[in-house]
Amino acid sequence: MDALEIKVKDTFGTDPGHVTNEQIYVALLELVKEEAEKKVTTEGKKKLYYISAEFLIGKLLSNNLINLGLYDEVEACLQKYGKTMAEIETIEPEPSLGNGGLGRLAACFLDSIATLGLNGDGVGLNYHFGLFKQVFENNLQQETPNPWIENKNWLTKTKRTYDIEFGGLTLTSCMYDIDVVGYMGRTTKLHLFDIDSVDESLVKEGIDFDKTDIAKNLTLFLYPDDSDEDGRILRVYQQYFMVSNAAHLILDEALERGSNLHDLADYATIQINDTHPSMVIPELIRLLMQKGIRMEEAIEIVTKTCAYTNHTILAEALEKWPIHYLQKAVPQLLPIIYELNNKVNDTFHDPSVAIIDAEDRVHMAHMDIHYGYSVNGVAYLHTEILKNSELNNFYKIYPEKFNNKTNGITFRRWLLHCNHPLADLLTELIGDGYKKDATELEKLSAYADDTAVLEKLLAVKQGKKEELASYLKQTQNIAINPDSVFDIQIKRLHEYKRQQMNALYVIDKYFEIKEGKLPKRPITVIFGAKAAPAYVIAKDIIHVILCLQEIIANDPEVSPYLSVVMVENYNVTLAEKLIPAADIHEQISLASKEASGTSNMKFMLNGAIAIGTEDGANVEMHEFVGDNNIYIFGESSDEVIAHYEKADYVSRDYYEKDPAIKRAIDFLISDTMLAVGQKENLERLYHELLNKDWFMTLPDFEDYKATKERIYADYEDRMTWAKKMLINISKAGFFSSDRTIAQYNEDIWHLS
Ligand code: NTF
Repeated sequence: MDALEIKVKDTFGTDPGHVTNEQIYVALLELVKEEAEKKVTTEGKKKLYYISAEFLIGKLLSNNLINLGLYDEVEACLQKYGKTMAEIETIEPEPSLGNGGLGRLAACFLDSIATLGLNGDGVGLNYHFGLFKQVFENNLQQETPNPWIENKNWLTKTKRTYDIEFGGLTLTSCMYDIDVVGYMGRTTKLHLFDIDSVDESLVKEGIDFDKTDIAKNLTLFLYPDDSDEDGRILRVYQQYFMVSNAAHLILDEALERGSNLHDLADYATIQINDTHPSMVIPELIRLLMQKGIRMEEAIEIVTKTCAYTNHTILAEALEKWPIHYLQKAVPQLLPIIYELNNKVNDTFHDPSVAIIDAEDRVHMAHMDIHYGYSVNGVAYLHTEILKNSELNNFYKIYPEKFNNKTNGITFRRWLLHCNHPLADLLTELIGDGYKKDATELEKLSAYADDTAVLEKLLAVKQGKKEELASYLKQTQNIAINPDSVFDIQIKRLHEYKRQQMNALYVIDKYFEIKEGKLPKRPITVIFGAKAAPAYVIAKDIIHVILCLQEIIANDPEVSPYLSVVMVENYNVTLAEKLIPAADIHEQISLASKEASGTSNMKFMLNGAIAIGTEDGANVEMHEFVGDNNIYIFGESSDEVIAHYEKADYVSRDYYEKDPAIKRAIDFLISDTMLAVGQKENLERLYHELLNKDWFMTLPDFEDYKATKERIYADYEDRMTWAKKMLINISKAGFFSSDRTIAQYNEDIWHLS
């Protein structure tokens, strides 16, 4: 009997043919948990704690089975009983414990930590609804709660609890664990802290709730609306709850392993993932002092233990908490933060590197840089920008702390799990060594001119396009033509990522088709994106895309040649379907603004070709694949930074100079758009682009358009295109998160 048969027999007293899919799911859940538990080890003196507000883990079942080496056996067993893993998978809810790349990166990192057998765990929060679920109504985004915790799930409640004190309130935490199974490796833990008193019924209309009742709302949502002060203070409560629990856990475990706390840095290293966990620094100092260590020494110990990763240069995303928020939520930290600030001021006498600014705000990143031992960016260009401009004053003080760790993705989820046919083809050609050592993908380049292989590659892509088409039809009632070219942009909605530029291009194409200039092959432009609930312009951009979708679908002159689709509630599960099916992927952020990007790597690995700016990790991709295998356009990051410095960009000039731009922008408030859209939203975006356009969509538009024409034309030479696909895949090895994590370990963590 197979493992699954035994489990079903033990649990339900029968065979898999006589139970429901839900029961099979439950049996597999149990099976995976048992197998994972067998691989928990805690070797090594020093341990890594990766603290993050987000872990966008996605569904876990298939991935865990693959990593345990059980997937094929289970799939074969299910087949015997007329079932498939694909069916069983649909039962699993997707936890949305993250927002975008930052959270997905943390999840990929845990997979690699486990795979490489490193002694490291993740620490975060157990949000009951995670990020909101997106629904479209009247071409507008609405937000609704996204429950994911069911009776049977991946969480295991542990016995670990701490009393966490806030100003005037003490809450008792409980720690839940999710096993993270490495690929043929060990199991690490994702520790998610929660409180028992959270009350889900607080959420009434949409995602609104009483933001002041901390005991009931603390872990309801990831990123509760922060457009008012109560929302922002709630975020401080959440962050402190996360790091205070983490700090207690770290000290307890270090003591258990034999530390005397003076030598904490030999037992623990903490990676602060963006600034959300920054309060771990003063909290650890506070706890060490409670245990009798003098402040000076406590500061020294913590500085040797904490390392900080920066994920953005956008000023508004770098957290600065007003002192009075901290005074309310975590008054016990303030004396420590004041002291840390005084030391900085006494030493450097430079307000630009102070922790507390003239407006009484605490700069979390500044605290991390002064009181951590490592500061890293997430792609070559990003780290250079940090060193040379954004954080230059800090770089001058601590050049030795700065280092780059270009992001990576786990090839288990983003190839083995999401693209079985491609993984099989690769194995057939180069063996399966690449599953453990991604650099072996290079071997594929030997087939760059092998027509039979190129044909197979195209066939795999076509198969995945057809799968996506039927998935979207089934799940969202969206019809797309698998013989069209799939041109995909999926990522958080933000003006710097310039979904609006893609939308303006769609409008331009719409006009061309109306004028009789028809594309050689129909084009399907696919978007997937959530906008932060309080980010008005981002929601306007979604509105425009949805309006275009409706207008074009209902225009018989245009729809045979062009269609626009915005998938609803873009999440990891959808990404797993969209990425393998993509022909072209859009990485069109304003140069200098995208720290790295990680969808670019996932698409590359799945044989899609990028159109992109020289930004984030695109720069490194470009270097690897060469000019012929990526479509680069637009101003360079130096040019963009110069525009900001000189404040010389005037969007209206481009509007007046370029008739195509004028036509596209005017269309936003045309009768055609107003017939399906909301005047207020459309006019707001129109004025934004015309009078501000802070992320400089218009200067790059002409080049973008010309490059799109080139990429669509090149797509028609199918063999040359397939060769581009193959070269992209063969050069993707560098972007494995196994490589990234090995580098973190070698340069920052030093785990044995
Ligand atoms: C994101 N940062 C960046 O915008 C992406 O370019 C990058 O790939 C990911 O981090 C992962 O490093 C954020 O989400 C944040 F919060 F920092 F703005």
